[in-house]
Amino acid sequence: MYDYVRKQDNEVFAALEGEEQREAEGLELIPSENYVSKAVREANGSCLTNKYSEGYPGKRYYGGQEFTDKVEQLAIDRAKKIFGCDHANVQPLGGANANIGAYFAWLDPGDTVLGMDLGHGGHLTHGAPVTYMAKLYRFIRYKMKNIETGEIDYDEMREIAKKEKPKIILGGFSGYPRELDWQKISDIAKEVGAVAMADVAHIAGLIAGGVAKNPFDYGFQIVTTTTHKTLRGPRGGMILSKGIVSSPLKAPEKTVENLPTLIDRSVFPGLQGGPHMNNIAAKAIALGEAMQPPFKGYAAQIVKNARAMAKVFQDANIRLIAGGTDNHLVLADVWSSLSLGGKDAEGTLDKVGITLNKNAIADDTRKPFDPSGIRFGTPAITTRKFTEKESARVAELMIEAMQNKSEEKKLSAIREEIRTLCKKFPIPESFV
Ligand code: DSN
Repeated sequence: MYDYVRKQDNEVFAALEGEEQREAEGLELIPSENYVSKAVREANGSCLTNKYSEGYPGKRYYGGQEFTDKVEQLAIDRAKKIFGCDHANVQPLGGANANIGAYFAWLDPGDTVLGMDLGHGGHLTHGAPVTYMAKLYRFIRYKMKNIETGEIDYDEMREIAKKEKPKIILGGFSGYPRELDWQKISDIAKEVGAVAMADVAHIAGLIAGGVAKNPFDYGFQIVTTTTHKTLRGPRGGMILSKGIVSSPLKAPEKTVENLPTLIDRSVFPGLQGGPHMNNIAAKAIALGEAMQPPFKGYAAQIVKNARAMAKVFQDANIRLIAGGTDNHLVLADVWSSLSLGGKDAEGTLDKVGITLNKNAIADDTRKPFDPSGIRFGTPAITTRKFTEKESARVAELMIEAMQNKSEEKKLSAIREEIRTLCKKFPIPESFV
């Protein structure tokens, strides 16, 4: 592998080889990561990286688009079919760009967005004060009303929406283990004349596999996502929408019906330049994989595995935010349960070959760089074909490691067991 890199650049080759080994011999529990197929990797490293393609299929600003048009149209058609929408913009370079592209399409500076509180599971691009978005727009927040069950305060959401009149109500998260009530959010948006937008970056694969509800079935107009988490594609984003699709060459009237075209113009030329066509080809392949029957089983197993891990933590009396999980991720309060900071827990687990991330918990009293929690999830280990049995064992090993963080002998025995597990469940090359 990497024959040309090896011949040409030893330093980069060593890093690539190191990462290959790290991925093969350790367990990836960061819930936003996954392992893509070799077909996705091939397309991502293909000749399409050479090509400029500003514009959209059939409407480009440069020549030579015979094949780029084909590839982008395939990705668009597959995304529309999977998510049941009228339009898909597959050009956003990541989830952040997808959200920003959607905001730019619908909002004017100073407009209000009502989204999930960052400390309760929302994402940076849902209005963290450190982002430029927060300088442009006014972000206000809803929260969980019960941190132990994860129940969202929809009454409060409605009250806030009625009072503050947001232009967008945003459902979505990067650290929330339960399902959102899309119907309630959509009803509130309708009542106050807001656009209902969902950020399903984390759960797109669960929606594609039929184990999580699709916001489009509940009246949402915009759904943004990444392609590299549960959807198991290359690193990137998409903006999906409902409405009338017309030529992006002419500015349409700013109406909800015209959202697809407003979004196309917002992504290009509004926000990005030339799309990364190699990446779009890889998206098309991953979307093709997600349409195959085995993907349903994969998505269902992700949730079963997450529940199995959550149960082991709960049986060991470790506090879980929202009291468990309905999706692919678990948030554990290791500070109150094990007197271990999130940073320390992340470092200890790193030593035994388990990669996850420290994470703030709702209303955390500790600092973001050393919060009270850890966040972990099952998309990548499920790709390795782990079932509930192996997932539960990993959870046991995690707890054992965290409880014995200074016992070098114990940690190396756990490291060895993880290495053996990884050998038994190698990263697959293909999913079709
Ligand atoms: N970094 C991604 C995550 O881990 O959830 C989202 O930005």
